[in-house]
Amino acid sequence: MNKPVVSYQLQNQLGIIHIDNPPVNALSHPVRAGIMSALALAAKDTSLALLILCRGRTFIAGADITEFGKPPLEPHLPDVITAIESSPKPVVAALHGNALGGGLEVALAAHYRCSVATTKLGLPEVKLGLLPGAGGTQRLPRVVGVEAALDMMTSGTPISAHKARELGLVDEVLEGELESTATDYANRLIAEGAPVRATGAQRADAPDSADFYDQYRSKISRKSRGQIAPGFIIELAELATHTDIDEGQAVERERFIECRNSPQASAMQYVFFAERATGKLGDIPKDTPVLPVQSVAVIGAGTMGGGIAMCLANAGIPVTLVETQQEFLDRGMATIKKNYATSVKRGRFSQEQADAFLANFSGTTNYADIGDVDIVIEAVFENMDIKKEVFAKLDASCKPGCILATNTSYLNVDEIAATTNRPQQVIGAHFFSPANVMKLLEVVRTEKTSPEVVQTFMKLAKKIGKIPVAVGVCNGFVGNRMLKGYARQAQLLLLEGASPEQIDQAMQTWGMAMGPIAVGDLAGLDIGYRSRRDQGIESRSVKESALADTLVEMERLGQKSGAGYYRYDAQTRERQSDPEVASLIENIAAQLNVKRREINDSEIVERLVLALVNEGAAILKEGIAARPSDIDIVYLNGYGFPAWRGGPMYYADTLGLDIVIDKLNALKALTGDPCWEPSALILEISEASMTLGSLN
Ligand code: 3H9
Repeated sequence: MNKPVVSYQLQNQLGIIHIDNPPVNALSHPVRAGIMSALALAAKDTSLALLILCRGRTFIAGADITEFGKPPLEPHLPDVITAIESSPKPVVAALHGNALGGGLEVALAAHYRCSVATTKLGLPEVKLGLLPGAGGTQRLPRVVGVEAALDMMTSGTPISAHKARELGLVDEVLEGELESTATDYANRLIAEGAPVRATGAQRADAPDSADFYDQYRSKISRKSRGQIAPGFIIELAELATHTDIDEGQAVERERFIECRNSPQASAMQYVFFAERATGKLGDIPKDTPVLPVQSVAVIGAGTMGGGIAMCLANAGIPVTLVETQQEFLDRGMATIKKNYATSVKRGRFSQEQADAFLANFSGTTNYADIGDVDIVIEAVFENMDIKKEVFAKLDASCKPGCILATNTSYLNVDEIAATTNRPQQVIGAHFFSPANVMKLLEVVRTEKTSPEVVQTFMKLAKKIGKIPVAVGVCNGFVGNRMLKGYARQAQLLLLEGASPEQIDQAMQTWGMAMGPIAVGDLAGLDIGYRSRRDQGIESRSVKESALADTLVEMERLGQKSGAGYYRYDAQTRERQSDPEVASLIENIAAQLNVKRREINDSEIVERLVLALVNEGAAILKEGIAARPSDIDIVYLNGYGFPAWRGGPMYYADTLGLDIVIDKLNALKALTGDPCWEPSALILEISEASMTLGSLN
């Protein structure tokens, strides 16, 4: 017989409800039913208080996401929550691991909450296109106040147990082993005669300032542009200040169902599972050995190398920075120290944590000193000759089992691997800048990289907090290869009649974190300029880069030089339109015989997004990405694609592949550009009446 996921036992005067539903104690139907049965047993026995405890690595991490979209089964979670709060005997929730979503809502319904210090508490539903739908929007403001509750619910970011204690969300932070300390705490409450304390019985305090909600709304509409759940969350938190809990929960339920049935929620839940799928590589058996990683060296202490080294050090891995000269090493270390000091100032880390991270660093200018490390990540200048030189030195100095990784955004990793005597140990690692902040990591497998090396690197990536996506070798891998076509359309649209402002605004309104022109200015126009020259492309010889070449030659490199496509205020960095650029575009269009016309926003969005879709499909067909959802994860985490649209491949399915094909053909007819030839994969899948998602 299966072990019950919820069990109940009376220990002296304390009734203990144990939940044991691995991996994360999600509130699946048997758990909800089990809690109800336990409450019914407790109502009839001699217990004086109840304690909810979870087994395994975490408290309840939320509703069971895999149940969304299936026919709902009673008891519904809000009913379970109401039953907990209505218990005539005090209920204590003991938190460890993650108390998230429905899990925190269970805890909020309990009358007392205790927690071990490492617990994370949060309502992350917004990240799934949802809002807390089991009383969270009504109880959290009642416990921590409207503003703190809104910050938690609209960001979805969990808080620490200590912060929760400060806010009154946790009554007691436990020191020691969970079960015994939580039992002691609950027995102490019994001894003190602690009463039932139903959060829902009071109202939340209204904020002091009259325009609080307007201000909060405008802040959130900027941050979570296009999403429906955050607006509802604000409405519901306000309701908690002036309605009874039942009335508030009834409205919450309506809004929750509206979100749950929305395309946004489907997209964001797809993203949740897509993110977890990237680590599962179909051609690499699960039991492939993972090589031990005790120490890592990073070659190059510049911005990229420093950022990568910080990720490693933060994960407790000793890291040796290697530079050509002591002066560069000192400069790199000084920047790293400054970054940690800023993080401490902003409250991201404590001083003790920062000190512990810094203790993981060492530095050298001598390759002989890294002979024993398990992995080397090279992060030198993006130039094939320089990288080959470094790899030759690494191959000679590092122990035979050492994995050699190259941080590159475009270069052919097969070619780099071929210069060594250990091509099976060579792998690409495309980190995104700033490397200590951006979560995406393209892990580039060469023809020869061994399964153990891939597995080991994917595992290391997770350990250092990255979302690793395995990709194959091609120019620009997945992300930058797709970006090329996207950025090219933006340039052509400029020449054809759209302004930088119109393009950026259209894409932002559609949901991109930033428009492509502003991104160019942020990244620096000189990078593309140098790369084109490296590839032997003459300045201004290509239509789609004529404008960018001209700007660089005018020393307009983007934000860093105060001007690019836009002008930037020296103090505030605020961007302003520049009439000089507008006339420059007109001149270049005239020189290149590009006919200018009025372009509407929907054409801008269509051309940019379909360029991503078509190239993404080509990438899939070539096997550079293993599955469509991997491409989506790259675009969401590296390029500011809106999560609520699921990613370019998912979006193509929501449009319908037949419509995608019609639109591509129409663009081909309009522009005569062969780039609009529908990708073979899209044609095949559409012909078979399937979706790209069916390849996941
Ligand atoms: C909600 O609660 C709505 C309510 O307000 C109202 C309802 C009426 N359900 O992430 P991991 C799986 S919405 C089902 O790799 P970690 C996950 O897919 C929910 N499955 O581990 C994976 O499966 P596999 C609000 C879930 O240690 C395995 O567990 N809650 C759920 O890196 C391990 O997960 C959230 O949004 C779930 N809720 O991180 C929290 N959660 O091994 C979502 C996980 O087959 N969860 N799985 O790939 C998380 O954020 C992380 O999983 C957590 C652990 C931080 C808990």
